[in-house]
Amino acid sequence: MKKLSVLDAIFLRWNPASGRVVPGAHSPNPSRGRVPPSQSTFGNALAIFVGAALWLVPVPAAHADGGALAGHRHRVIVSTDIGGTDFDDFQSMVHLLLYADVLDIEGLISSPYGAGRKEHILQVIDLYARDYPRLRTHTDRYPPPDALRAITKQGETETAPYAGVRRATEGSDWIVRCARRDDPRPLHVLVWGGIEDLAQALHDAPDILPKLRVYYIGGPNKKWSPDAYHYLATHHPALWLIESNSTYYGWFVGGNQAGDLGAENFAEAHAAGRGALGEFFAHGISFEGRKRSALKMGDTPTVAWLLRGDPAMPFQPGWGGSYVRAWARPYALFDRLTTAADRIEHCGILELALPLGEGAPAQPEARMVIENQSLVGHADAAGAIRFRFCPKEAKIYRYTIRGNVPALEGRTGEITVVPPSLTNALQPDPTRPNWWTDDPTPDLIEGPHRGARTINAWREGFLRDFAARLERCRPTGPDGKPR
Ligand SMILES: [Ca+2]
Repeated sequence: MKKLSVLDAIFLRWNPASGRVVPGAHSPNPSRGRVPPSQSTFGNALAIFVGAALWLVPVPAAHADGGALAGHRHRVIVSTDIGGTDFDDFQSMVHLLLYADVLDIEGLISSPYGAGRKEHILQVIDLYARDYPRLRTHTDRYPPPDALRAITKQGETETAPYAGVRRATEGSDWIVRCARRDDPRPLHVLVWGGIEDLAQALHDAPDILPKLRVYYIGGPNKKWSPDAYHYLATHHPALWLIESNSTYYGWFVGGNQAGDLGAENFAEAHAAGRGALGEFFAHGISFEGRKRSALKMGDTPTVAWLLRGDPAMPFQPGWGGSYVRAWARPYALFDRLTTAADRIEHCGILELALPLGEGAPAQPEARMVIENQSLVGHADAAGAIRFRFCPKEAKIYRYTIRGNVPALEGRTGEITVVPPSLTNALQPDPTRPNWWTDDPTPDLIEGPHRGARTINAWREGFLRDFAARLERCRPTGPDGKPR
């Protein structure tokens, strides 16, 4: 078998066209094979160590194997905004529970943003309870419904303030408790919503950091949690974390969408009539007054990451996608209103520190109104009011300041959001040895979504497998055959 060089191992990635992991992929010119040392900052000791450790890794075959479906049991906590800003966490929860026999689920936490609460998780567990007898005929490793109810916790209900953390919650305490268990395995924390409870857990118990493996669906979640994210990024750079701002789109954009695998067809073809969970998936999910049956499941790549692939090696192929080492996390601070000439990277953190000026009240209050967000300003000790914003699209945003500060009232600004470049990926941040993010390589982009092809290439595989799971719930007749 071909062995990888140290440099190859540091920079390898998966090429869906060839179905192989290829070295040197961080180079803007793949034909050059690898990154010239002068163009990269990989010389930090840890990267070399990781590279050396990977030297013995053979180039894997053109399929994702390993994972929970191959018998590796992973410890899992899911933090979800189910019932909140999107309907698709209900779909993802159905999917998760149908794989509960191959995962050690230790916690289900209701997190911000929006109206989602613990009761929405319990609602899906109630459906699971109805299918549980049939699921048990397939394997006795499905956990009893009451065991799942017992590990369902209410997390934070509001987005974090400027500090990024506020108070311990049942959910954040549960993360700490699970992470401190005497179990040699890492604890995988899958963040489907606001990242507040994870930030709070690390704030309250930084000793748990080495135990955590976090897969964070960023994008819209990061948009709603800029302060909690910023706290994590600045206070815990050593955290092991996949920051998926665009790769996750591959679960529902692109790939094999033919026939029954199409987003609009899957539920009717493979979920309808498959017990309580399947029926709910096909016909029972309503959101904002509309029935939702089109397949989305944007948070499910976090679970798929554990099902097929090696979760310790996010640069290798797997159902959860492939990632590269993160570069310095994009952040831009301005002490003035910005204009369209000012730029920030997609899903970066924009911070405005606007001087209060003349005539400011003793209790200054202001909001930054930007599209569907009204971001609360934080008055600092230096006479400025601060806002953090995370843009989830690459375009020009416009905003207006509203509040009781005369110098700022009604003032407007703009900011131009640009996608990350390949140059970014040439410069992994040495202070973040275990922070991973979307691979900006052009042949992995689906539409505007960088890295999405590292997931959608597996669409047929992960959807056929999910369909077989749903089939487990189908009622049987007196003869024991499916009805
Ligand atoms: Ca979600």
